Amino acid sequence: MKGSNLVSLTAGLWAALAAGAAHAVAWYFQSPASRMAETIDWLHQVIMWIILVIFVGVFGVMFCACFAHRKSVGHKAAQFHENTTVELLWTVIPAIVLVVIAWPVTKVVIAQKDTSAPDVTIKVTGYQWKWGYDYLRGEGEGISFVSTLATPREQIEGTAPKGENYLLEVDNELVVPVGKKIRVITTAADVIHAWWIPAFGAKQDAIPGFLRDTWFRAEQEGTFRGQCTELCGKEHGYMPIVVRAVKPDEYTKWVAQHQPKAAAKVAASAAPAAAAPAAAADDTKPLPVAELVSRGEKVYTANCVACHQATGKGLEAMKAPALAGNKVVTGSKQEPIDTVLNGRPNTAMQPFKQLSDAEIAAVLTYVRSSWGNKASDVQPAEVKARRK
Ligand SMILES: [Cu+2]
Repeated sequence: MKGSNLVSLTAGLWAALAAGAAHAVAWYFQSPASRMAETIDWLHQVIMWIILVIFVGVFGVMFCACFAHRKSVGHKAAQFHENTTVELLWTVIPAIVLVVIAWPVTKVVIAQKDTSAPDVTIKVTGYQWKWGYDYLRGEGEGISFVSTLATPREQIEGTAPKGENYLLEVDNELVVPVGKKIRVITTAADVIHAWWIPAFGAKQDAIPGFLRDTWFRAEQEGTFRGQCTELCGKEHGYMPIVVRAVKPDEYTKWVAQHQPKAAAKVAASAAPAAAAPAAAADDTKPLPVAELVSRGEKVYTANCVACHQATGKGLEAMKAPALAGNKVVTGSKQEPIDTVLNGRPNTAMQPFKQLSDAEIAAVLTYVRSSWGNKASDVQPAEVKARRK
């Protein structure tokens, strides 16, 4: 090959590599926001280089041998068996490589499982299809809320342009202090889900009837997004996880706003203000029907639409009955209120008592007056009266 040809080929190759590298950043892992994620990233790179060296070495020798010893140049095969030196080498070298890899990897896995001495302990419950968060211990103890997908239905159905955080945004974000060890205990209420925040290097299955745990320590402020990573049913892709890491003093303020007063019921006041602006102390004051219906539609879209559908026709696969023209729905208020508050045993209908009285009244009013249903409105005080 002529010198100039070689130069242009090399230049072309570099250009292609540089373009590839720029492209690769978008496809690489999320940038780490915890020391654990940094270590995992480092391990990944080191092991990839080891793999690359072995790959090039083994295949290089193989291709060279095939080329140099090909039949067309008249090569005669050497006949030998049981070469002790070669057999020892191809056993011992891979064994050493494996140990070299296994040593740091085992250290990381053990560190991931070390959930001792946390600053804050949060129970995470997977539901079809949302996450429940209960702050069990540490600053924020007693706070408890449900986190559901906030992406508008129109974006999912394609009638509106998709937002920046499409399917990665929620109504209530998990808020944690930066630099503190957060223990996450996972479980689930229906099927297996998995809680995963890639930037923290924290991932744990959430299994019904079991408690598992993991931990993370956010090293920087910011909003970090992850997803359920265990195929959990038809809306598996619609239950993202969003963690907001804030400065400790900001966290203290957030806790003061959201921690229930010792006397108040946990569930009633735990929903963060942004999601339920009216879920305050005067939650039971009578509301006009129009307001109940419009608010009820939002509550329905966030909580009920996955099973009962936007048309109110229900979903056979979930054994979710149609609400349109349903005699129980339009009958006396007592049974619909109890169903939403307590769920229905042995069905997919879970208790929604985490919603405020006003939210439940709103959604029931909406359901009782939509899709041809024509029943009277439900007022917050009526819901409050049925709470046990
Ligand atoms: Cu899931």
